[in-house]
Amino acid sequence: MTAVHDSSVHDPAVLASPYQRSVADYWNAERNPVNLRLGEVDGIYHHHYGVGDVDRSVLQSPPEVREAQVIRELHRLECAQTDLLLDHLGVLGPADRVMDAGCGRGGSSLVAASRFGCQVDGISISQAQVDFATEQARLRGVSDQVRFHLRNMLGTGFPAGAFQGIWNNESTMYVELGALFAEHARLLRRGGRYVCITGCYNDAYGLPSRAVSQINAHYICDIHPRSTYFKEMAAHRLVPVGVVDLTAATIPYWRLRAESSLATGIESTFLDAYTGGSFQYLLIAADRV
Ligand code: GPP
Ligand code: MG
Repeated sequence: MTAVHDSSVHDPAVLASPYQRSVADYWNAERNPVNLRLGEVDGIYHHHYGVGDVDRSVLQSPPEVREAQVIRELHRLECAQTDLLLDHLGVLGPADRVMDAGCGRGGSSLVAASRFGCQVDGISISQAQVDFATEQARLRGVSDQVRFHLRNMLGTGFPAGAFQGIWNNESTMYVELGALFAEHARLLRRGGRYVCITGCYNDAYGLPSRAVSQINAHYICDIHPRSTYFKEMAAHRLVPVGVVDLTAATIPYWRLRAESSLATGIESTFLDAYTGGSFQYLLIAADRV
């Protein structure tokens, strides 16, 4: 955990505010078994949650294999979430270039490269994540196809129109959406596709519930209301083409995670937020027009 408060990981060209530096500190120090042990299953390290029906029989496995089976099942659900996001990116091939905004340890980027054969740039404000993801690409022999960079998604430095696709997989809650979508609209070529999966608070519930506020405190993030996504997309030439409410599909993942040895303590808060109606897990796909 020596990276915390280490000024060498605070590149001022990338980290524009004390808030962004505190977020980088969190991710530079993060070593949660729920992320590392799942990633060890097949070398695809995710930083998002899972979707789909759970095989709860894993909880009844013999004690000596139970933990490994629960880990495999949680990882399968997180991989299913990535596949669902990539299903909405449209038709892509080797001539295309896509950007993973807030790439974490690189899991979604590596899956996209293998699925589409396209060029992928993953960006993060955490040097530890960039280094980790770069090593995974090297181990897979795809360093020429998938590159990870220490860059800020609000000002990437990539040329205008460079990308056919961009996604945020659970990373929009760390930035102001107006600034984010302005940069995405600049980077996407006309006809390009944007996809995000996010947790947002439900305008129909009101303002953020206690559970939503606790999630913000846990991750040092700022969960946006659902309405702001559509308002800021409309303001930045991003026209929604698909919206999927994944709330019901993610609850089984959280129930299994709550019963696993890898629980981090935030599980009951997510379950309260989702089941109480104050919080929604949403996929939004949009065309850059
Ligand atoms: C997933 O990362 C969580 C986030 C990126 C932030 C908050 C997301 C929301 C939808 C509110 P992770 O996989 O590192 O989290 P954990 O360690 O809890 O699995
Ligand atoms: Mg995780």
